[in-house]
Amino acid sequence: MTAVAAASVSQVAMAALPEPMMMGKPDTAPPLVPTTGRPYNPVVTLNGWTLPWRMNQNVKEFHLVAEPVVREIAPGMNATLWGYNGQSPGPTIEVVEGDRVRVFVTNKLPEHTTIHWHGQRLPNGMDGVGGLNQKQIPVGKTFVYEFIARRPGTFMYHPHADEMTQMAMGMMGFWVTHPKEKHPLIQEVQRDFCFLLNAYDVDPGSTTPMVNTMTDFNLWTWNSRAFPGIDSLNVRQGDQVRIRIGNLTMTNHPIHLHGHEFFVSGTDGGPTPVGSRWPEVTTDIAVGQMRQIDFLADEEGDWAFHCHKSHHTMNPMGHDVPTMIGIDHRGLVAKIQKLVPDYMVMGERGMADMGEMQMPIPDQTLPMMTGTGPFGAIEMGGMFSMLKVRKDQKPGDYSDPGWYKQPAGTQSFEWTGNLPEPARFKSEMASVDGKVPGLQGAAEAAAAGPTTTLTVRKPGAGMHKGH
Ligand SMILES: [Cu+2]
Repeated sequence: MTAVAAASVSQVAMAALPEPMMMGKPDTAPPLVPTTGRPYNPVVTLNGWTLPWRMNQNVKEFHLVAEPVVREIAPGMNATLWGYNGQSPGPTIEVVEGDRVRVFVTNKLPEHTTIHWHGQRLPNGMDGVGGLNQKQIPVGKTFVYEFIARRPGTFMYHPHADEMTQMAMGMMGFWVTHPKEKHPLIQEVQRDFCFLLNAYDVDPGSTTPMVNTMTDFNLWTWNSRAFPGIDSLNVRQGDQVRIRIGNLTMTNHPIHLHGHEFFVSGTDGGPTPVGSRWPEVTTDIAVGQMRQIDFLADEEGDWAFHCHKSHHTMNPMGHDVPTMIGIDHRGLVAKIQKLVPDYMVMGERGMADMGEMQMPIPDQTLPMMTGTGPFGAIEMGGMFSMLKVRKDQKPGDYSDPGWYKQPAGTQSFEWTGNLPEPARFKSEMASVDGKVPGLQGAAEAAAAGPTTTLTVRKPGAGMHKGH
């Protein structure tokens, strides 16, 4: 894997500055084990990579290039975004507590920019708010940020210049500061993953996000990838695992892990006091927040890991579709499709049909519910991935072990015995006869005749916005 990653990184010489490393692929790069400076257990960035640095007289020097990029959101869809060093998000920066860090930032965007180092303790002039702490970095210019990474923890970086546009276009990156020695609140882990929550509004058929969208996004992504484009998190059974997540979308995301319980061991404010930790299987991450979760991966299997907002595990085409459950429209769709070739409706049995649908969709968009598992369509999109726990995963091996083979007799199965009619509660039997037992006025209700039937009309197309 190291060889593959090295081959996909090209080096462009730039006099006196550290050579900016460029990444051409959206794959999850193997961890970048440090060869200079203090040792640490490196993180793995989901569908991302860590930026190499050079040591210059005890200063760790990095070079970020802000520029337009093409990011594959998932196979079949490329988005025109802005990012750093060839990708969106930009590369993860990993340093050690106490390191002096110098970051060169070259602006190759069509407008000025800055970088704010979210969560860091640093001199005010290094905080990166354009106009407030510094002059904007003009097009074509390179600025230098320099500070000591004072606090170990989970951080991110993003522009503080024309923020609405630049973040909606994908400009952001992760930053991890490892502790310089054993820290009472930072447990040692075998696997350490990180990613950012982001969202885009890209019309089917186009490639550039609509930057004025405030809430109604149609691509819910982790590190600018939507399922099935998000890699799984692959671990060895018995590993202590950490996952670091930051939210740079416009809404909160309750992130949910199956099969295990975790503690929130840290935020962008630092490690949490032990007495403040309680077990969870979902943690809500608000806008501008970061959460670091720790758990023991002790259950073998392929465990779903996703945002619990059900509309965030879907790709485009989920909007403005009327609910058709209970309506028999067989034959109707084929007739309409003669006039409007891409006409489609939600299935009359629910939406599950969409997961298996093979109908053609416009170029440059993704199926709404997709992904195939060992037992058929997974019917997910957007913010969905899997934690894969395996007994035989080698230490330090992050490669995908394939699908879990469940031991015989441990999977839910079809009941093929007798199905007796269910016995009803007595009260239910009574109401079937038009009586409402146990209530005042039951006699009058019974005298009034059979139960009234209500017709409920649900809001139709165009009423379902803002998710
Ligand atoms: Cu969400």
